[in-house]
Amino acid sequence: MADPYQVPQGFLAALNDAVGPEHCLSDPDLKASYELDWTRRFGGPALVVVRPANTAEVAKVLTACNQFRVGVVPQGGNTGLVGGSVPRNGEVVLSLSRLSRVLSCDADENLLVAEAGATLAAAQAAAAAVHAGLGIDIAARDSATLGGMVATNAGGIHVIRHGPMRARLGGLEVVLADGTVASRLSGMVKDNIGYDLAQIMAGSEGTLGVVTKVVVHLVPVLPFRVTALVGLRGAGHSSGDPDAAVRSVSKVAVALATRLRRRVDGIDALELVFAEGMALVREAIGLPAPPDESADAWLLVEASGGQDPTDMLADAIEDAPGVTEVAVADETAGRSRLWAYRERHTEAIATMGVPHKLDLTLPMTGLAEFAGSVRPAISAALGGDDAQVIMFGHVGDGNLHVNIIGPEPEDYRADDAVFCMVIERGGSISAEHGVGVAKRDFVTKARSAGDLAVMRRVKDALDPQGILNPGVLLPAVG
Ligand code: 2HG
Ligand code: ZN
Repeated sequence: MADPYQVPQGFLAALNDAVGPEHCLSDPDLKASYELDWTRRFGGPALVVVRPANTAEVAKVLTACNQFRVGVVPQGGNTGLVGGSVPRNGEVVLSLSRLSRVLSCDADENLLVAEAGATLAAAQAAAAAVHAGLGIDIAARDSATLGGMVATNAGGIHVIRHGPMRARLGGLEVVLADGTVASRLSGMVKDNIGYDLAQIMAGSEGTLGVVTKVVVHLVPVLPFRVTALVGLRGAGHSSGDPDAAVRSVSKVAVALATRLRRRVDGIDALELVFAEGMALVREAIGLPAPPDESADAWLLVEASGGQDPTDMLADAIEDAPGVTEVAVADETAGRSRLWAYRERHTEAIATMGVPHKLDLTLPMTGLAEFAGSVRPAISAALGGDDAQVIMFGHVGDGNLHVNIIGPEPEDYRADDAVFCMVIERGGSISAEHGVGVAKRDFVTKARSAGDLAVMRRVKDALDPQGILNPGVLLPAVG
């Protein structure tokens, strides 16, 4: 790799030729917003930010980077949380922001085709216009782009019904490191000729190619939808031990989530927030009291169907252990009010400082024990240094978001302790945000040697010079 600060002669001219000088940004003020990630924990200087207008220009940029051996970091909406789409050491940032069109949305074919820089919200609006949905949703919908969601295999609030981004993918177009354009855009569900281009790219975090177009399968929009916010208390409620309270209420929440999935048709979302997060979000955003203001946790459940699921949901919740109070809404404004308690956690946490965001999956049977053990483990790792821990997540699929505020950005003591706990319990250290640079050094502990060898050989085959998103996802060799 060329020295990041020694710009090879002719390189900038090649980029200028590729995208036009007005889309080749080297002014520090213009580059700044591309150089720091959403959390403010990760980032570094970019040599230059290029903003190609189409696939052909992306190919020219990559051809130049490959020829001059300069690292390149693809960037969509810059909503990533693991440092995977910001520069680290003088790379080129390749912004997909100008490839933002939804190209088609066809309810008969059940497919949406968009450029990679189209936002999720734009794609959702195009689907809604033909009375369909995408089956995927995340709180960062207004900025997150489809290409970035493919690259990270984003998850979100509807994974329990429709799967993560890779399950929604009908195909894609991608530019490889040497500028080769590969595409499979037909979107046919049955199309088995060899390796699956889209699935190789999904979750590859910009290390194998730059996604330029995305095909998404549509889902029907069902006429009835209901959301409930359920206050929960566990056996440890009045024990005075906050970790025991978290452990016992998590047990209640997991049992309720499992019961609802068994007894109610059409569950779309099962989300969990705890008392500290609820207090923070109410204070930071100014939200009114939820049902059972002094609950230990709240389960947010949403269901939709061709028949009204409200009665089925009410029957299943009514006599469930640990349930205290319930609020229900079936119209848009009321449902949004209930969702705000859950969805606004991320921005509320950002008001406290620069968070360490750990995005984890636990087996359902071990989730409650883990939840109750996480805070003491963090305190022990930090040897008494102050930290606040806010936990919430997608309990329906075992995905917890552990946010730690206190340690300096580069202090990994708490992160490492929690990752070890997750691995010991058979969970995953990367559920839906990707590995980025945040967890890269843990990949060797989380994947077998054989599995890692496959990843490295695929990487070497597709990007032999290692120019694509260097330092992300794959652990350093040696
Ligand atoms: C969510 O579920 C996102 O809202 C962000 O995955 C999680 O802020 C986080 O830790
Ligand atoms: Zn999430």
